[in-house]
Amino acid sequence: MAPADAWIAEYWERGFARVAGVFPPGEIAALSAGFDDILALGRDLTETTKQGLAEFRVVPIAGKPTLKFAKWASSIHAGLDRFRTSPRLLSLVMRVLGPDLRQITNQMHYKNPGDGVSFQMHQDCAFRKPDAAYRDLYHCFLQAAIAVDPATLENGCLQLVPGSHHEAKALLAGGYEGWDANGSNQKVLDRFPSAVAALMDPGDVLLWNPFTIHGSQPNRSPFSRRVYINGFARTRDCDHGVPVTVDGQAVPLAYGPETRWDVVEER
Ligand SMILES: O=C(O)CCC(=O)C(=O)O
Repeated sequence: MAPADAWIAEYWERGFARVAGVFPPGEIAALSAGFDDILALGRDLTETTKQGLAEFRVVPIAGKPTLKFAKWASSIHAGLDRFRTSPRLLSLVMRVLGPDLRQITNQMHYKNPGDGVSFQMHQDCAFRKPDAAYRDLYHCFLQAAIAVDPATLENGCLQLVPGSHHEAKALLAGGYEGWDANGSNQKVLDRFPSAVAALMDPGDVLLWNPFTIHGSQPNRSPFSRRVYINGFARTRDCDHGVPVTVDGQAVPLAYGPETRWDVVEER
């Protein structure tokens, strides 16, 4: 197999794969500036707030309102929109899902030092509902995270359980609660090998399957751990989200009252 295809085999075998060096440092500097812009807009919010399609997901953590992530900020920020539709990103996704894609998620995860943000071990299939809107979810959807900062064990990198996607079914209770919620799923988690830490450098892209068990611990370092997460589905198998490529070409963001979105709930 050609080395360029090795990550695709790994994606199907392990349920996730990291592709190194997808975005060069200059582009990551621009993405980092976009993260700063959105953080500044959300800084004083005390509760979840919508601005058109964009949503600042602010939740109490240790009693303090905390920006857990920002959704669809690409709808209010042209620079972030360019990354969402970047050929560097979409060409990877199209290698797995084909040339016609819908976009389901667009999320900026910050994990600033000391903010306490964490994600329990979960599978994204919990959010890809109803089943009728996602036909063949195993093959038709993937989530892709662009690393803005180095992702390390100390700053709360993603951790993923190899091979946990193979059963192609929901195995865990809960969704986007914090790491402390893992207790209720311990029996299931014990059936699987240990999670693998997805260490990343800025510009790397991590792709994972909707059935892959994954999560992340709080940031215990003095450095932020930012990732730009975009989730895509094969158009013919999915009714939710917005078109993002047609015949391999990116199309502008367009949505309206008829657009159907997933609901992402968490504490
Ligand atoms: O940002 C993280 O560490 C976790 C993200 C995640 O698990 C998800 O978006 O499904």
